[in-house]
Amino acid sequence: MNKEIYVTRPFLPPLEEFLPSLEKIWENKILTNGGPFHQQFEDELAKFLGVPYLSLFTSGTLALITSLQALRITGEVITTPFTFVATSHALTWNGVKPVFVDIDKATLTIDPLKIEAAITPLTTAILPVHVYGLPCATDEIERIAEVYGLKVIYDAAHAFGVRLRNGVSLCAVGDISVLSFHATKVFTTFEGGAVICQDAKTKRRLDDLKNFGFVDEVTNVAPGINAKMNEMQAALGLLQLRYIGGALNRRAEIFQRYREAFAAVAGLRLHPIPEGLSYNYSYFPIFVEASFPMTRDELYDSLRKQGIFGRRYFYPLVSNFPMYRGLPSAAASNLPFATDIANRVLCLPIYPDLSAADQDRVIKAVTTAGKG
Ligand code: T4K
Repeated sequence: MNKEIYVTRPFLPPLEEFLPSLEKIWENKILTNGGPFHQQFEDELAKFLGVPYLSLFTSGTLALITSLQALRITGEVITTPFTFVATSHALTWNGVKPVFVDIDKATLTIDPLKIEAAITPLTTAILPVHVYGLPCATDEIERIAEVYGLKVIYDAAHAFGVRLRNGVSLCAVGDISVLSFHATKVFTTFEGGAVICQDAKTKRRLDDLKNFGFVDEVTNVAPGINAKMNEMQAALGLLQLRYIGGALNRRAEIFQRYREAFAAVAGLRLHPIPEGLSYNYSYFPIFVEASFPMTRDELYDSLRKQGIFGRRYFYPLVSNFPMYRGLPSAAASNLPFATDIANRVLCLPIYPDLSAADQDRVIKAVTTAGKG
């Protein structure tokens, strides 16, 4: 049996470069609650991403949950079913009802043309997802939000480092953008996340909320939570910033190689990367069309038998999970494109340390399947 190849592996810097930070933490005995590494990482990350205000969190999910609290989101929120469950679960944890809107096949993100029809008097926000780091139709979404007085919170868990054609960070748009630094993400601090916002007041509220609602020793202003990034995570994040450029370049090379190898395989569709986008190559989704000799699930199983563990991100659709499938907006008839895409997608292994030999194995396994 060949060695197993996973959909991703975390990029980690050399251990010996991390050890001095650990020694410092052991010396300081400051482990959390906004210590020196936390403050430095927050500043450097905001500069790196080119964003105005940033607050670090223990995970992308807690960052999402707390963002919704910070903006006092209630009632209904319009979102996409083609995402990881955390997007909708964050709404549910806030007692807010998700309203699912279909995706646009051209962007794989929420279809802006279908948002207005889903707005009701209870709608308070839109929660779109830059799925695979591909930008949502941000201009159109902001326009709708402006007209209807809605907040926009982007789930930017996949969008680390992506810049739009004009050089603006994709995370700098909307009222809030939420990043994830989970082990499976382009940029990792083991677990972790960040919220990007547009003004100091919102950052302060986020900072208070992630620390139980405490403003000072005796003043508690809201029923907050504990979502503070600790010093070990922050120290790792600082070191990761030194390596992220090289890691993204490696991803770009593998992405390009796959694209060339699969371009001519009949029945496989690849998603185009928008022109001028400075992309992060976070995922490599392929879409298995009816003309391919196998179904998507047959291809998924066949690769697994060869030790290649691709993942069907995102199948099943979030709207098909038990806690959501009873909602009127969860009906498959309301979500035809998302349903189709979720049934066709397979994400292939891509990560900086994926060796040329392992890339060859993936390419051979997929192209051989394509020959029937
Ligand atoms: N919004 C969106 C759009 C998201 O995609 C996510 C997370 C969130 C919000 C929430 O952010 P966080 O709260 O997680 O920060 C994974 C992750 O657990 C999840 O973080 C991620 N999205 C989602 C897309 O994928 P699984 O169930 O696929 O993970 P798992 O454990 O099967 O890992 C996949 C492969 O990665 C493994 O086969 C091997 C490799 N791996 C994984 C881990 C955890 C490693 O090599 N090392 C590791 O430590 O959900």
